[in-house]
Amino acid sequence: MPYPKFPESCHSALCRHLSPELYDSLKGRRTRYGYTLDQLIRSGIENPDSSIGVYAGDEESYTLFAPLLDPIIREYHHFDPETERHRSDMDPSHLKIENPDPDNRFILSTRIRVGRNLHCFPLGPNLARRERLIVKCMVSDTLRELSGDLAGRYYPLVGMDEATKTRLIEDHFLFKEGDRFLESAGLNRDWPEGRGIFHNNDKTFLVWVNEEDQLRIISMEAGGDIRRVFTRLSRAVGELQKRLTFAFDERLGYLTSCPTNLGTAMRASVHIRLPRLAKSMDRFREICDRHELQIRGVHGEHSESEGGVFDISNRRRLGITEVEAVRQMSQGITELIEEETKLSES
Ligand code: ADP
Ligand code: CIR
Repeated sequence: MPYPKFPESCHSALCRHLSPELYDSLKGRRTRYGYTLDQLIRSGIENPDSSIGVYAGDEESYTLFAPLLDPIIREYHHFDPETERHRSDMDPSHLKIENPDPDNRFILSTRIRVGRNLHCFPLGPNLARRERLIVKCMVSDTLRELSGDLAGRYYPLVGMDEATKTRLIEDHFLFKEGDRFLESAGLNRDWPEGRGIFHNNDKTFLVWVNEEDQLRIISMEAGGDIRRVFTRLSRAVGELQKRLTFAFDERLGYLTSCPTNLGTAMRASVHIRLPRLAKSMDRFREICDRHELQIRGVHGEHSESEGGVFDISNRRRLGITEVEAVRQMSQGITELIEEETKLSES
C-alpha cells in the first residue's frame, strides 16, 4: 500500500504523526506473529474521524512500531515511553477518598474497568480464530473457580437471544456490537464466536471476553461509592492474576490493543447528572481538562449525553497508578458537583 491519503478534516493522532518518511521506514516491518504497519493503521485509515487510529496486534508491535506509537503514547498519556517506567498500585487501603455524592443527588452509578490480555497470545486484532477460542476457554474456566460475591456464570454471545442482549447493552452491562473502529482493526472477525460476558448475581462484577481486549474486568454499582467499587475490582483482579498470566511490560504496564489503554488499562467512570453544566460546556470542559477527565455520552464511547447525564472518567491510564487515577477522577467529580450546585443556586 502507498502512503495513505488523509482527508483535510482528519485530525487523528495517526494522521498527525505518520509522515511519508516514517511510513516508508516502517512499512517493511513484520512482528514475529506477522503483524504489519498496514494492519496497525487500518482503523485510522478507514475511519478518518478516529481520535487515535491505531491498534497493536501483539506485544512486539509496541517496540517494532515504536517510532509511530511512542509519540502517540507520549501525547495521550503525558508519559515518555523512552525514559519513564509505569508503576502500578491497586491497593485500596492507599485510596483515601470520600463518596463525592453521599446523598445520591448527582451520581447515578460508578464503574471501573481494566483491560487485560493473556501473555502467551497475540492481541485481539491479530488473534487467530482457534487462539480466540482457547482464550475464551481459559478465561471462562478460570472465572468458574471464583467464589463468594465474585461467583457467577459465563454467558456466550453465541445463542444469546436478541432481547437478553439488547437489555444487557441498554443496562450498560454488555458491549455494543458492530463498532466500526474495532471492525477495521480486525477485532470483530468471526463475531460472535468466542465472545461472551461473565457476571455475578448482582451484576456488580463482570468480565467481557474477547471484545477490544481479551478481558475487560469490570466492577460497577449504583451510586457514588467509588472506593467500594475500586476495592471489589482490586480483589477480583487479584484473584484472576493468581490463575492467569497477563501481558505486562515494565515500561508500558498492561498491554492492550489500543495505546490509549496501556499502563493501568483502567477507566474509572461515573454516570452523573449535570443539567446546568451541560448548558455551560466551556466551563464544564475547563474543569474536566484541568483534572484530566474525559467526557463521554451515556452509552459509552462515541455516544451522546441524554437528559444532562454524562459519563466522566480518567483520561490518562499510563504513568499514573490505579489509585492515583481513581483519586484524580474523584477530585474532579467533587469539583463538578460543587459547580453544578453553585449554578443551581444562582
Ligand atoms: P469502556 O469502558 O470499555 O471503555 P464504553 O465507553 O463503550 O467502554 O462503555 C461501556 C459500557 O459501560 C457502556 O454501556 C457505558 O454506558 C457503560 N458505562 C460506563 N461508565 C458507566 C457508569 N459509571 N455507570 C454505568 N454504566 C457505565
Ligand atoms: C479512535 O481512534 O477514535 C478509536 N480507535 C478509539 C480510541 C480510544 N479512545 C479513547 O479516547 N480512549
